[in-house]
Amino acid sequence: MKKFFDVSDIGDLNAALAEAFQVKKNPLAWKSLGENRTIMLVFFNSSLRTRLSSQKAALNLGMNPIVLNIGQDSWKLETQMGVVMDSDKSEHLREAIPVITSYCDIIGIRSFAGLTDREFDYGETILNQFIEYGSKPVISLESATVHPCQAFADLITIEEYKRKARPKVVMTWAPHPKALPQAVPNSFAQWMNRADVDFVITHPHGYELDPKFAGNAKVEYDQFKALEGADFVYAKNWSCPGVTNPADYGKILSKDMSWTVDDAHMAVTDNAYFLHCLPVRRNMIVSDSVIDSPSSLVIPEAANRVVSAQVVMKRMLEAL
Ligand code: SN0
Repeated sequence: MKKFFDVSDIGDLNAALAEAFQVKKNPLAWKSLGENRTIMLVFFNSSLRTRLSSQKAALNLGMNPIVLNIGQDSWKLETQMGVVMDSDKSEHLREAIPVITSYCDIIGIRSFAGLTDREFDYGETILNQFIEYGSKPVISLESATVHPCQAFADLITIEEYKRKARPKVVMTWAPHPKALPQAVPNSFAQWMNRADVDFVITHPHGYELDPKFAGNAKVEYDQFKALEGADFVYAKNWSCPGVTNPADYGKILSKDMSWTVDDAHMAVTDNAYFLHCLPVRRNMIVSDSVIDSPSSLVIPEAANRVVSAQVVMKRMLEAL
């Protein structure tokens, strides 16, 4: 595996899940695979789970992780090509990438969407520069449009807790005070479209996801109708993807608090489990009563981030 970005990069999902459960059962079984190998984890943005679970996964495989926080530990990096570098950005990615990749065997990148230039974000301009100018396998640790390590961990969690062969999984938009990227919902949709689940997306009008990720997923604008009979409720905020109106890209179109997942929402489901990638804004995205209930899987879901990261790194190490 040379890159982990799209769901197609992982190949057959059942094989990936089987491998995930092997890794989960015996995380130290491949401790010598990563011996004398280095993974560089580069963060342009904040992180808690991704930062810690990636390091833990690397350590389980015997690798040496090095974490770099851009702009704090390093120079501020220029990411646009062809500009006169007279701003506060001291170094260009064009040099930084080959330098960083010369020091490691695998590289992981966190770089959120800027949410101002749709073309720049949806072209995955920064991640693609790491693929083009670096010579090492690249993992997206949430890039402009995808968060595949999260979606894989979500799939593992659904597989572990499902009570039906083909559960109904509903991804619902929920309100948030800030404009957030679409990477998490994009990847979740892309992965659920490939998984053996009945997948429904619900959001206010204008929040339609890019068809590249939404595919043929069912969209139901009536949130309560969408949630009827659900086995899993996956809540997430995202800003406007700019599909119906490109001028609205990255904007907040609604802060409608009636979309907050609370007991009334959960009551129409089939005793559904609640999922969220975290960090979560309590009583904006989800009520305290739901996230603190036994139906909430947010902690086991976060624990599975080590498992998904470890499967990806293991496959990359095996292909080196
Ligand atoms: C990020 C997002 O893509 O939605 C990361 C999620 C894994 N979330 C945030 O930036 C939340 C920030 C906040 O202030 O709530």
